[in-house]
Amino acid sequence: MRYQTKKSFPSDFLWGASTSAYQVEGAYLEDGKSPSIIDMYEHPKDTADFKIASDHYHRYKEDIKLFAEMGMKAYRFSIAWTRIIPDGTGSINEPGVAYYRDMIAECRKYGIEPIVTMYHFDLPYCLEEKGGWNNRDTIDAFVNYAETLFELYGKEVRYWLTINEQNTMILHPGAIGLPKGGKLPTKKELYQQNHHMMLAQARVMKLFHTMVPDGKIGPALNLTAMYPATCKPEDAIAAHNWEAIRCWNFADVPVFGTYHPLAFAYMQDRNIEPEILPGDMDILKGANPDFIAMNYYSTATIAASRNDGSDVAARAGDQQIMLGEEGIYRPEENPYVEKTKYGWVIDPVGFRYTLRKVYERYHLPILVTENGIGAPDILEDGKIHDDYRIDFLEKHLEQMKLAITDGVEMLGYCPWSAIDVVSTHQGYQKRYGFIYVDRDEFDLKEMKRYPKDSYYWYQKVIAENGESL
Ligand code: BGP
Repeated sequence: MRYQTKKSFPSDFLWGASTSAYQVEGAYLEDGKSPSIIDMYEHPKDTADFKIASDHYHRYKEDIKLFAEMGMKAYRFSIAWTRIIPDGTGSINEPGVAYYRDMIAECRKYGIEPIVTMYHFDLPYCLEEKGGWNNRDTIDAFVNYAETLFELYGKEVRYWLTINEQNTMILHPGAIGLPKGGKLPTKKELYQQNHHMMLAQARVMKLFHTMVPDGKIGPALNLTAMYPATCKPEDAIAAHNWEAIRCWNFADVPVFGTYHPLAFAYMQDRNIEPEILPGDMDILKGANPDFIAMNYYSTATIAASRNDGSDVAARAGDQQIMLGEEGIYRPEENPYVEKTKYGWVIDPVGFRYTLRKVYERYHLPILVTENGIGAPDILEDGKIHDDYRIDFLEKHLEQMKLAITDGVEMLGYCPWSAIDVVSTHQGYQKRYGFIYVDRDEFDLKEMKRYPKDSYYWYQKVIAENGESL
């Protein structure tokens, strides 16, 4: 739809940027922190690990000052469970508590709204050893951790995200690394884990609304609209299959308290549906998220399954993410979109399309918690000319403005990432930040910070509240 007038961004729009604890903090065993699954899983050997990362743990004041100078109105970061309750369930680790208390205060000092992710891929390893999310006790552990966070920070933090990309963890478990021995859970186990996460999340949201009545909480999912490869009806059915299984099944449960009917039929047919105990469905009802947080990178194009053993393929540049499923869907190339150096589809119009679909389905405001382009940025004479990032973000923001004009209620935009962080598979070869961290995969150098060209561009966008987009 073409409009004569585009709507403006709301005056209190949360212009921000994101990071996650294990990718930015470093200090992976410092001040009482215990290892998380991310610290213990196997990752590619030729890229940086997460032990030191961007050393945000020691340099957060310098970093937040730079964020403030860029004009950021919100900073989305995650709290590491392993810093707050190192043994997963027991006593509270004061230095970890103090770290986040100080970081939140530092944000507030500059008028930056902290947006906290409670769990970003980093389950305490000690809980994993007891069965992790296969074990129903992990539900209580997560609720206890959440209650601790709300008590500690509920007065200072208004925006909370429960679990980052639950759908990625369940559908592409290899994406966050391989457990020792390389054995991934079966689909049946994964959907059981998913059910336990859903129960934990619902309990946490209900608890939140009683403990932090003025705050807002939502799930943070990786959402993306699907295109049928052609107008062949079977392609449309396949695209619908995958959209339901990949996206809506994960957002329907927190919002409606029920699994998506098509996705549930799929699980039952393949005998991978979770065991649902009496009372579970009551727990799932009435969680009432206040918004949907959404990570958006690209769209997918889908054709009917051939069901001849050829439907499954690795995502471009990423052997750990497999796409396609026999009898369900197969991934197809989209000739109308470009791709990043790492084979990820670049689709700003697909962003608008996804926002429209999400809003139409859930009628909840949307907070974009990730969006961005990974690239091997080059530092030259203290400058980083990342015009490709400016181009990427600008086009996505233009489409978001159109989505707002379409009637989609938007809370904010927090692209990935505020500062360079370790990419889960490509270390520091693949960067996303507005601020460059001068380190290599293995040579840490001084880790000096350099604002990139995109930093100054975003500064301007924020200052004018996106008016000239
Ligand atoms: C999302 C994760 C982020 C981040 C991002 C980029 O799925 O929530 O933590 O890693 O993807 O991914 P990558 O670093 O693999 O390019």
